[in-house]
Amino acid sequence: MSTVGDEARPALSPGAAALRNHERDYDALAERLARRGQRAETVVDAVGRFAVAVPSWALGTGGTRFGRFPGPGEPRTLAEKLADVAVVHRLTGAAPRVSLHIPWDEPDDVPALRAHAAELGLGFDAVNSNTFQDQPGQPLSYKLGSFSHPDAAVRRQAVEHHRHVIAVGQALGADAITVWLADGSNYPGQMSLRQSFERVLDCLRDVYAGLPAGWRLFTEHKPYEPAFYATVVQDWGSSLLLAQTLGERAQCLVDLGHHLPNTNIELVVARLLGAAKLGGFHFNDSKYGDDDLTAGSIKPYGLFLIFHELVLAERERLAGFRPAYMIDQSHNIKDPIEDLLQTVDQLQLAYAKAQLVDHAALAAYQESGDVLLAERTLKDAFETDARPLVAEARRRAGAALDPVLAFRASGYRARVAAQRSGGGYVPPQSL
Ligand code: RM4
Ligand code: MN
Ligand code: MN
Repeated sequence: MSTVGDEARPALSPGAAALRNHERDYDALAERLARRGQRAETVVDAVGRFAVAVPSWALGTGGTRFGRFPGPGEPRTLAEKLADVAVVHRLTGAAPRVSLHIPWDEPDDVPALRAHAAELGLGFDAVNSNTFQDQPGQPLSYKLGSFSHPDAAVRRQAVEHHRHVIAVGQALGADAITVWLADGSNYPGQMSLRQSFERVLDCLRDVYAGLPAGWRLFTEHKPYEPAFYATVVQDWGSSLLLAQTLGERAQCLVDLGHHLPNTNIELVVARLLGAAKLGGFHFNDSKYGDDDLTAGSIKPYGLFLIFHELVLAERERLAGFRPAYMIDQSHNIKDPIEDLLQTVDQLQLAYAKAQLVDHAALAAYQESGDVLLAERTLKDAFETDARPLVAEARRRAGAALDPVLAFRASGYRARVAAQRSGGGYVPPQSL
């Protein structure tokens, strides 16, 4: 099988002029950082180690309940999705793993899929379950919930589904499962607020008890949608309660779109870090709710402040800090591959800027109560144009200086559009 990642290779060699400009920008920035007592090399190395998983459902055009506007060359099969992820990885050097969503991307032949992914240089990250929709042929309905359903038989079915997802993940070499439940109610009185939580906890206990060695379980909260009155796992407090009750291998997952407006997400992150319960992230951005827009597109400073907490945790080697990073976006009007490339770039950039914070100075200003200079220390890092550092990390990884432009120059989309024409792939609706 041709490695589609290779097809993007010619575009990876930037023109001599682009390379020269990059080198000049990098040298100028390195010199400027040196005057601040910082080493560009250290940041470049750190960015080189940054990686984020791509979910299998992200390669097709997303949509809302009002419609979907698919673009050319969407992948029709899991193999084609992996080929697209390989391109994202090839161009960014930072997307080496795929997160499967089951049953949207239930593999027919698990060992073959694992081998094929390995050929493309890809592995598998946390697997995602789905009890928020009924599937064809499924005996019992999730209309009134899954883990919190009043009928024990429905709850058993949902637990069985999670066992299956874990088994698939294990065979693929993954080592975590993310549980996002749509369980909740639309009207007061529809469900018992306390009992529904107890039921979710009981089912999670069953799933947790069957976790393979070395595996972690992530609970992902969300304030509303599809439930509009009360969601069972609606906030980080509920998620933390679940993770703390389940045990050490249960941690919380923070999806950036799953907070009510104006929530201080970096504070939520700090709290979870303090409790050794921050398991992972779903990156995206939003203006109103769970909008699933490109990370960093609306609130880049917020994203930077979140990464600042993560970098602090890394430096302090906080107990239990091994976050699983995934992109969770809906590519409704951008080419999905281009949107993913832009996203990875934005994450690398936020991470690089967070590396530029002068931690010693910040701590000193905090201690002496110098509010203005403490804030300015963060702003200094955020306002530094760190793009040459990120480009340099990619160049050293054999990836592209500018992934989106390299992708366009590669002609990949037109080529797969020709190969994949006539495909009947219908990706999931709104994420
Ligand atoms: C949810 C949540 C989950 C994702 C689904 C599709 O809002 O973000 O992580 O798997 O959407
Ligand atoms: Mn999510
Ligand atoms: Mn979501």
